[in-house]
Amino acid sequence: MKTPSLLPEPYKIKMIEPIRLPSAAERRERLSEAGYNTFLLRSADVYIDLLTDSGTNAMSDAQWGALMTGDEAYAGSRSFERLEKAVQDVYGFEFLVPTHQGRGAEHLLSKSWIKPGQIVAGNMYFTTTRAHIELAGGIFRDVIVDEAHDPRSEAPFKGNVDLKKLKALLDADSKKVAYVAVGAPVNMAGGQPVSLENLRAVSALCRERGVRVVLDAARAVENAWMIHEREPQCKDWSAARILKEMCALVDACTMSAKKDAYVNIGGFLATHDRGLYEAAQNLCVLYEGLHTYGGMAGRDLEALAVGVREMVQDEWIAHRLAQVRYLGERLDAEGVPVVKPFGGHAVFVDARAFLPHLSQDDLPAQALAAWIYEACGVRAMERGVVSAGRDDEGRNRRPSLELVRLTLPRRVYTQTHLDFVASEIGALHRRASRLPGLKIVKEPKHLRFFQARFEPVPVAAAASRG
Ligand code: PLI
Repeated sequence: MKTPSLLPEPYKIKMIEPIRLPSAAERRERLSEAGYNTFLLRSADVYIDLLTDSGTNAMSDAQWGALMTGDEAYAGSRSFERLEKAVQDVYGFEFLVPTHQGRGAEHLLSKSWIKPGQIVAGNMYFTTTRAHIELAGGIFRDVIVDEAHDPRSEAPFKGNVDLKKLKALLDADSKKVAYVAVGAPVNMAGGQPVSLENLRAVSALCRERGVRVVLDAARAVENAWMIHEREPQCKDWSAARILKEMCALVDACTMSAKKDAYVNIGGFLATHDRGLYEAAQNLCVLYEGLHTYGGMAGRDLEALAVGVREMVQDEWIAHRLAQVRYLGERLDAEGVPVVKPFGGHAVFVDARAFLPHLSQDDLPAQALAAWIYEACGVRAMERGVVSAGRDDEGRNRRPSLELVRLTLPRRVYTQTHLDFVASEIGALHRRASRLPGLKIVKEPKHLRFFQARFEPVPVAAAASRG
């Protein structure tokens, strides 16, 4: 296997934040206190935090500088105008409604466009997106390609919409479909991208049937760069050009700015559709704040306006994807089962393959995330049966993927950190047969993965079930 190589960081470090590896005994104790849920660990007890890339990014000096220019006016802030112009220039949407983060935009969209009983078709669910669809009375239908559910498939665009599945839904009754929600890339499938060709086909089919298309743009720039790398006709296109082309194919986007745009908080709904704009602007004043700040401070609007322009610079996004690939290749070289091809924001470990002695009832991905923390102080996130939650009848949804996500915050960790993560998880893998599963002992109603508590199930008990 060729030695992984990493593009040097296109930045140097100006400020540091100390981190500390707690002792093995401390880690065991902290994990038990957190109910074996990595969301319930204290940040101070985490050494390398790969829980999420959401709001955990390092802002640039230009973004920190922009904070000082925030216009904190309640209404008609200059900072809003700067953000609006940046979104118009970079994404090409005419209308912008700011929100406190991505789920705020999902809320406004779902309430504006879903009538109770209507379907929203999407390429695999995302937790908050589906929750807001369901709270608005909608029904989510998955229309992703089958390869997305197979961690061993190396297809380049495992995020694509399966056009046959989508067409069947539209043929049955296109009026019942509120809109088609395309996540690009698909977080829950391992950060897998959607091709431009596929997005064009979805857009053409939906326009022909009078059905609207919404892009989940949280990491759309990462998707754009994977299109650049994997779709031959786009190999000479910049990230900026591909992103604009993607946005021209849809009616609206919801955006968690805490990802691509390097900020620690923020989001928006952006659209070409005046009707949606007006409906969402009006709901914004109920749920987020006035439509020119939407739950963000003026300084946050400023940092976001700068981030939106930075994020489409090719050297930034090329380095980001190279860093993810580097960690993936290092883990692969250690023999750790990982989802391939590597996606945009994280490396996903296949927990079923890592812990083959556990059944899905032993919550293998939740358990693996816990044992990774216990082994080396690295915090990861479960993306499996716990995240999938329960259906209307109260039964566990059983996704075929049981993944642990090692997510890279942008511009935060160095190659040495990644080497540490890979070698420690490699060592854990070599003793995986002794690792127990978990069972839920406390389960909240909504988005249970954030707050649920667990207890270990001894290996012998798990083995007799599995
Ligand atoms: O966390 P929010 O509310 O800013 O954004 C919600 C959200 C929407 N879409 C997608 C694809 C996401 O990944 C997403 C949030 N993701 C989180 C928090 C994550 O850790 O992946």
